[in-house]
Order: sequence, then C-alpha cells, then structure tokens
Amino acid sequence: MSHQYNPSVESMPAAQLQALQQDQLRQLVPHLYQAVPVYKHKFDQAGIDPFALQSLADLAQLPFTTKDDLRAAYPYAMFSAPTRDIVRVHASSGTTGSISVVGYTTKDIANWAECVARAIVAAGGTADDFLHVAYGYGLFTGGLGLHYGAELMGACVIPISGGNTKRQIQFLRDLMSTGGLACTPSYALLLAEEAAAQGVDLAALPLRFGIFGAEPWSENMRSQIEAQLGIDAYDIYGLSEIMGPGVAFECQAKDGLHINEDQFYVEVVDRETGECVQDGQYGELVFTTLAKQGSALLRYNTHDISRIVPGVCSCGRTHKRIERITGRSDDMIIVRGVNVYPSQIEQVLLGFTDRLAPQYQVVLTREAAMDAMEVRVELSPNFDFDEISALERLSIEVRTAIASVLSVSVKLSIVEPYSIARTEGKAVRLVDRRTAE
Ligand code: DLL
Repeated sequence: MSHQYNPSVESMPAAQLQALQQDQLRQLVPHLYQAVPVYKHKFDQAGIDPFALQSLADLAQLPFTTKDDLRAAYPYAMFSAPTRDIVRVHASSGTTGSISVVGYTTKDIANWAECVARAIVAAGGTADDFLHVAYGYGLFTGGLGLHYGAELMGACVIPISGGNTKRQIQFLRDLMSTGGLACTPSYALLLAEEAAAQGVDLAALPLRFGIFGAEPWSENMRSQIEAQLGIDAYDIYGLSEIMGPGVAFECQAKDGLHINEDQFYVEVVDRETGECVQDGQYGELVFTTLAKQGSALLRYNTHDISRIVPGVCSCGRTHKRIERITGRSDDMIIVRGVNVYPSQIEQVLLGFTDRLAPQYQVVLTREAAMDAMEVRVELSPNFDFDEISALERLSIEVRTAIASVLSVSVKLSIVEPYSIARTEGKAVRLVDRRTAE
C-alpha cells in the first residue's frame, strides 16, 4: 500500500464515504438556496424543493451550473459566503476574455491545501523533499495551489513560478537535494530541451517525481517526460471554478486519478442528453463541491471528457478514479462534420519520437468554404538525414498513422526543430484561423 497523507479519509470505506457525502449535500443545498439568488432561481424554475432533497441520486434532478452562470454573476454574485469571510480570490479567463472569479474562505484554503498535500504524498513526496513549483503564481491556481499543499505536507517549496527557463535549470541543478517538479507537462518538456541545450542532464539530478497537469497529456508524453527527466510523472487535475489543482490526482499505480471524494461529488453525463452515464462510460465530468464555503457549486459542468475507472485501485485508496482527461467537449474540433480531438493526433505523433519531437500544432483554415486541417510537427533534432528518402518515408508513415485514427484528410507538415512556439504555461495546440462566413 502506498503512503497516504490522510489514510482515514483516503481509504475510508465506500459506504461511510457515501454517507459523508450525503450529509454534506443535505446541508449544502438548502444553504445555497437561501444564500445565492442564482440557485434560488434555478430551484424555483425547475420546481424543486431544496429542503426535500434526500439522496445523492436526487441531485440529477437539478439543472447544471455553467460557465455562463459564473460569468453572468461576475464578480461576486455567486459567492456563497459573505465577502468579509473571503480571504482570497482566483480567477480564470476564457478565450472569449470574460472572467469568472472564485472566492475562498480560510477553511477553503485549508481544504485545498489538504487535497494537494494528498497528491504530493501520492506521488512519493515526503517532508524531506523540495518541490520546484514552476506553475504560474497569481490569479491562476496552479502556483499557489501546489505551494500551499507542499507546505502543508512539510516539503520545502521553491516558488520559482513560470518563466525564465534558463534560471529554472540552474535552480533545479543547484537548489534541490532531492524532490519533485510541478508544472504543465509541456513545460516539463521545454525544461528538458533547455537543459539539453545547456549541457545539463536532468536525469542525473536527484529529481524523483513530477506533478503535471492543467492541460491534456497522453501516455506517450508521460514516457517522454519520464525518460528525459529521469522521474516518475504523475497527473493532477483541477479547475479554478471547483478549487484549482487537486480535485483529482494520480497515485503510484498510475491507473486513473483519485477524486478527493470527501470534498467533491462527481457525475459523468452524456454530452448530448445531459443524462448520467453508467460507470465506465465516457462523458462530461460534472462536480458538486461538498465542502466549499466561498464559492460552492452544484452540478458544475466542466465539459472535460473522461470516465470513471471501474474497480478498486491497488494503492488502497477507496476514492473513485477518473481516467486521464482526453480533452474538452467544447475543444472538440469539427472538421467537415467529423469530430476530432487534438489529443488523438498527439497520441499518434508521440508514437514517432525516434524521429519527431513532441511539439505539434493543429492549424485550421477554410479553403473555398471547406475546412482544412494542417498538422504541424517538429522533426527531432537528432533526425538522421543520411538517407535521402528518410524524410519522405517518415512523412508517409505519419500520414498513414493519422489516417488510421481520423476519418478526415489532413495536411501534414514536418517542420524544422524548435520552429513551433513554446509556452511557459498551457501549450497552444490548436490554432483556428477559420473565419465565420
Ligand atoms: O488548470 C488548475 C490546475 C493547475 C490543474 C495546475 C492542474 C495543475 P484552469 O486554468 O481553470 O485550472 O483550467 C481548468 O484545464 O477544465 C481542464 O480542461 C484542463 N485541465 C486541468 N488539469 C488537467 C489535466 C487549472 N490533468 C481546465 N489533464 C480543466 C487534462 C486538465 N486537462
């Protein structure tokens, strides 16, 4: 059994966990009805008596809470505690530029730190470790989320934040006697690239584990990161509306992310009908925050696609697991009527890491009223040009592999090493240049 930060909660018998969730829900729903006008309106419109809600299953009668609800409530109209009790805000800005603000009470910050502490311990972190936190600090929840979790479980935080990649390598090399790295998976690869350019072998450092999230990544990308940095790489999931990082995290079994179920109730719903699906089926993740005070939400639809991993985990934790997020239903690209997720393309490209770098971009354009999709991927700096036909052969192989997973034709451009722009935060995998006509 792997080490747990809070075993009495993390390995709580399932029936007890469910009873705990039910009790929390019975208190939460009437409170939100009385404290948050948006919820009063939602219940009244749906004709639901918030005082009659008995079981977790009854939740499915309620309408979803959406990002639009939060935006319309900007800045504070959906706070569920008086503003004098709020001690911190975080905010997330969508691509459209509208912002949603989330408030935390002292207890919310403590609960959040505990969720993240569980994740760090699950990744093998101990009080003797350093944690190099290269997620951005600020309104984004990544930096401060990992920071408070690491302090709570007793590790020494290096709050380096994002940016200045050269200095990151120096700090990794000089400051850390043993420990972990926390950043986006794409930034972990950029750090590996920069280290190689400086002649630093990250795999030779006493770095043991990494806690990576905030964007989708694949099993192939895990292998890449683990090989280049010489670490075990673990997934951490979360979103600012629900808390930040630590809603769910991987343990050493690396077989799904345990949801912190004492704090969050999860449902998986069909993206067309909104109905709950059976455990094991894919759908959109919907969360209800059971313990939050500042910005409690009922049935928040994340639009993140995943499924419940069936069965129990070998680590001994009883909390349900979700599979790694494959993408967002609203990030899904529809190209000539065919649904495409950038992660499907990534999975293919990362099968060619002997010759391609793990850097790619999907570019959508419209040519003569038809959608066109171009996949741009970098050649590996180690590519061997000795054989004249090597590039051509690679291109045919990749094109065939893409065609076998997507039923839509794609233009493939294999571009020079280091020619695709890198980011310090979430990678930009999709560039949509289609204009509405
Ligand atoms: O990205 C919180 C976070 C910080 C999570 C650091 C993990 C580590 P937002 O900026 O609000 O919050 O973005 C949330 O990012 O709905 C997912 O679509 C995506 N996302 C987050 N974690 C993962 C992950 C943070 N592990 C949105 N895998 C979510 C795939 C993820 N997607």
